[in-house]
Amino acid sequence: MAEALQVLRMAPEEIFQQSEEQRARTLGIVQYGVTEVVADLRQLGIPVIAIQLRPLAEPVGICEVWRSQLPTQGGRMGGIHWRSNASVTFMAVDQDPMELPLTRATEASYRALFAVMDRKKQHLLRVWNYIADIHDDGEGLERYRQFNIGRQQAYLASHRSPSDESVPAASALGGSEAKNLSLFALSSRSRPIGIENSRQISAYHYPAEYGPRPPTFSRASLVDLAGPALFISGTASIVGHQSVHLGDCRAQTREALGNIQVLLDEAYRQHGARWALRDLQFKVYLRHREDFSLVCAEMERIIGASYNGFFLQADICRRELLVEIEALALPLDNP
Ligand code: 3EB
Repeated sequence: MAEALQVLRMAPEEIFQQSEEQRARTLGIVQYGVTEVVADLRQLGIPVIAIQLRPLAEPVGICEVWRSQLPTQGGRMGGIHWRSNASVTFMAVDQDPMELPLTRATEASYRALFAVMDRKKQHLLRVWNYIADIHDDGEGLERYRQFNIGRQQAYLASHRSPSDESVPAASALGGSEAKNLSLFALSSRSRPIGIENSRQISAYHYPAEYGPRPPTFSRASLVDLAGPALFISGTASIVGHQSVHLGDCRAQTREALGNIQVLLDEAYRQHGARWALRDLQFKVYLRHREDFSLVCAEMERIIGASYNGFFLQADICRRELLVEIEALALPLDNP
């Protein structure tokens, strides 16, 4: 079966060593730990985006390559560089909305994504949001909270519901990013189904103590990509709507993996799509790089040796959270 999507990690040099044919099937590239994507990558005509968060086990500049076994085609529209195959579209926001206040930059970026998707009659599946100085106040409101206002406004302005199972999976992290907001996303031809975690209040129903507008994301998004695929949002040590295990990174790791396990159980119970933790590709965000070996060890203890994990240093959108874990489950060969 031709896979609609694969995610590989490689150094930029390895990308240039790939065959023409492999490059032609690349949907998008994310380069980590750099302010600007290396110039040669820009010349490939593939959407590329730099995320400044520092990789903890890989060299600075490591790339995440979103590849397909299907033919691709791409273009630019309204500040979005996109590339599609028959099932999905990778979209990277090209312009830096630095000059705009974060609320407006966020709304503009989401509306630009919606415009591309609407043209293609696709559905928003997964969004990665990286916000500079996420905890800073601007005009009396924390920037993460400003971001949430802008995101919800984009949904309302385009007559989309911001508070039901149609919203995408997401991650929202901060750092000393050079850009105000860096954003990339996937949309899909088939309609994704949001999956919620029975141990947590849906983020789109969070009470006002977390900000004037709640975050717009599902805990996970299940989609048909020639077989079921599950995009698990950034998952933290939250029960109900409260952060738990304050100051204890090991316990937060365990709780976050427990929450991911609940999502896997739900995907199986509701839709018969079955994965184990060891089948997932994890991306792990740590507030403090000193916690790296502790979190690695705890994940290995729970998941088993040789799990697939990529670690980055980032600010997590609640100050008390020390770790956040996102994951991707692709169709298995023998369901
Ligand atoms: C949480 O569960 C932790 O605002 O898009 C995780 C994933 C978090 C996505 C977002 C926020 C977002 O509330 C924070």
